[in-house]
Amino acid sequence: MRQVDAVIRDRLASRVALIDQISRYIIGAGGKRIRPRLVLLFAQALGFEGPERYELAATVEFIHTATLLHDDVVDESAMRRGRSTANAIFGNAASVLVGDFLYSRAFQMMVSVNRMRVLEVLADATNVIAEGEVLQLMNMHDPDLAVDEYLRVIRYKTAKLFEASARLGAVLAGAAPTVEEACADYGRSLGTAFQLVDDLLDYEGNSTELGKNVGDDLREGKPTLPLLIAMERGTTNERETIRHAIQHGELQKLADILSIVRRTGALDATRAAAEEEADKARQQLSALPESVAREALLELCVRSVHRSS
Ligand code: GRG
Repeated sequence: MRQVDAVIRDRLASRVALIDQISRYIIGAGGKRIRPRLVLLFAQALGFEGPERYELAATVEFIHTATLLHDDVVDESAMRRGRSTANAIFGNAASVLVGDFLYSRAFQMMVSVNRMRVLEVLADATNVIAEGEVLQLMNMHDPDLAVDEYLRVIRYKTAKLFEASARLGAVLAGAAPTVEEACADYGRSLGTAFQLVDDLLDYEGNSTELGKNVGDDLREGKPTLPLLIAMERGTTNERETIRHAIQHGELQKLADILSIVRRTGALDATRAAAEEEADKARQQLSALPESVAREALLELCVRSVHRSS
């Protein structure tokens, strides 16, 4: 990961001062670096040791960071990674444009490894991520959203980049198609578990630990799984309170809604759904030979579900 950070620092360079300032601001705030870890761990588990793994690990982190910059503008978020968002400090236009810089720099980097399959994987992934974000936009303020539609959004907007990151490790190693698919399936399930926990933490978490504001999803009228389950299990009055909050994107009833999601067991049920996905991810690891990297991938399944940020 030190090598990846060195590549990230190097590739952030731009002749334009504002790009340097904003991209270093958001990347310098840290982040868990899960997606680059997936590239490295799958490459390592399958015996690939070339420097391309660092380039692609940095590439997926750049794509991830570009989506965060854009997402915070779309969601009008004020806090990310424990700091004010780039849009709150530098404005929406600068955030979107620096997101474009990181996204296009990621394309320069992926071309540099000179493998058509890598381009195919990342072009498909970024296209699906954008579809996911648009689908989510269409679902805003809709309390009647079906759980399957909600799951489709999280597979597109979040799990797809996890899937691509895991798959890239296998592609670099020239893995057999069945092994590549197992790696991709691991990434997809881990990413789904990860987003389920993200949605849970928006109701259960603590803003300081989380590094972003609790209740942001409700403010935006996002019908996430904790709310969908609480509406299914709640009384008529409770259902009406949640429906109204989703439709109007209001935070006044946040305390009531927190107690409804707790009382109905919606938070536990969301965590159980995440555990189930993490289990699916774990099962895919039998396609890999035993190794320290495989152990680390197992550990990631546990940590992605049991986390507070
Ligand atoms: C530029 C390709 C491109 C698309 C734009 C805005 C958008 C379309 C997509 C946004 C998708 C998005 C932000 C999904 C949420 C992903 C998610 C779970 C983010 C949090 O990930 P962490 O916790 O973040 O890994 P850190 O801060 O640890 O890096």
